[in-house]
Amino acid sequence: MKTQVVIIGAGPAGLLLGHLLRAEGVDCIIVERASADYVLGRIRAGVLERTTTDLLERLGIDERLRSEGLLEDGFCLADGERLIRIDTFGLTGKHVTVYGQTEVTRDLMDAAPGRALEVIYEAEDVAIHAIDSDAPFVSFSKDGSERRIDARFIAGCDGYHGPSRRSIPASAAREFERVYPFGWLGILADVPPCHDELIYANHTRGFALASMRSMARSRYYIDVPLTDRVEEWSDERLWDELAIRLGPEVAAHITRGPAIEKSIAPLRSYVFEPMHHRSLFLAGDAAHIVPPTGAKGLNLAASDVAYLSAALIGYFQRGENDGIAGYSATALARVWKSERFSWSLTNLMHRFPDDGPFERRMQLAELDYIASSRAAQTAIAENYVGLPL
Ligand code: RFL
Ligand code: PHB
Repeated sequence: MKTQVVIIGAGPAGLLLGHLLRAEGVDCIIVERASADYVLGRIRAGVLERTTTDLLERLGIDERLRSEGLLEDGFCLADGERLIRIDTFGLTGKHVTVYGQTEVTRDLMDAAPGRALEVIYEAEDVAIHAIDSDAPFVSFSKDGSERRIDARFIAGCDGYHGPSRRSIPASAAREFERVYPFGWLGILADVPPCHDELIYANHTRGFALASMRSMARSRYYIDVPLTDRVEEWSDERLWDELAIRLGPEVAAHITRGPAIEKSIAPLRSYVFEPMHHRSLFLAGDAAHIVPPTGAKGLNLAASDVAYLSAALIGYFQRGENDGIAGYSATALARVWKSERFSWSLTNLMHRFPDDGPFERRMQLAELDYIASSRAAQTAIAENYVGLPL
């Protein structure tokens, strides 16, 4: 088989890139290791920036997003005593939309056949070859037979554990990493949310986040030591802890219910530079990870592929090389700003094992400053709704 771009991975980055390329007549094929059901079973992001929803709108894959997505005017920070509201719409004129990653992925998957976007699921032993040449190819096996796809470029959209990044020689790359000493224990339950906006709380007992998927489905998180196992957290124990950390005012509105999903995710900040090597491009979690505080991961995947699709379309339609040459630097400039925001919000809202009373007072002083300063709130709001592309 031959195409112009082979995309590895059918997560949000890969599917969105595939649609953006097909919309402009660029040929591409997506090769995904997992089954479609497995990809849809991963419960992850819930908050979409305007930049992300604008891309879906541009593609005309936003019907369900418009009818089911919840437009959020703001969110709250809590310091154990009070709620500090960040009026994101009032401060920036932009909303974020609560709409699950699962739903975005489903919409992109469902739209693929009608737009001649081919996705090969359950591809085994996916391997990347000849990225140093102008004729790279991808090999894999499917239903027991060996397959090969030749292309001009390969787009590695295969997440943090995929093979793309590792095929770039270490001598050509640099990694930056911070691993946090806790994970997020998340619970998804079919109960109404406790508040109409998200609440990020820093309590003396630790972090908590009240989020949602719809007016009938809630998503909550607390931070836990990395040594904790999900089995140690019965639903009841988790609801009790959430009620304490979110504070009595919020707790009064929590509706408890059985978990339909419960899992612990580690927190990491990670950037791989560059995001382009010869005939291979990286996008999304394949190139960078942010801790989930601030909800930037999926949105960064979307901004990466907005830049990458424009560069590839320029190359194939107009013979331009500038977009391709500039992709890594352009994408990384935005990536680092989101890394900074996610890292600083993580530092502000979590207790670290080495923190003493001084560090606690620093956090409380910063939260108090944010509560009283429109400038501080604007800086947070601008980052939360998404920096311009
Ligand atoms: P994905 O979603 O990991 O998709 C990569 C795809 O590549 C496939 N793959 C392979 N395919 C072929 N061959 C191989 N060898 C392959 N190896 C892997 C995988 O099966 C998969 O289908 O990466 P992508 O597309 O870059 O998307 C990134 C987002 O998924 C991620 O950044 C977000 O989920 C992060 N995130 C959040 N982001 C937000 O913007 N807002 C949020 O509210 C938010 N909350 C979260 C999050 C991530 C979380 N966890 C669990 C990490 C909350 C959590 C708890
Ligand atoms: C979620 O709803 O899953 C969610 C919301 C906000 C975050 C992270 C996750 O910062």
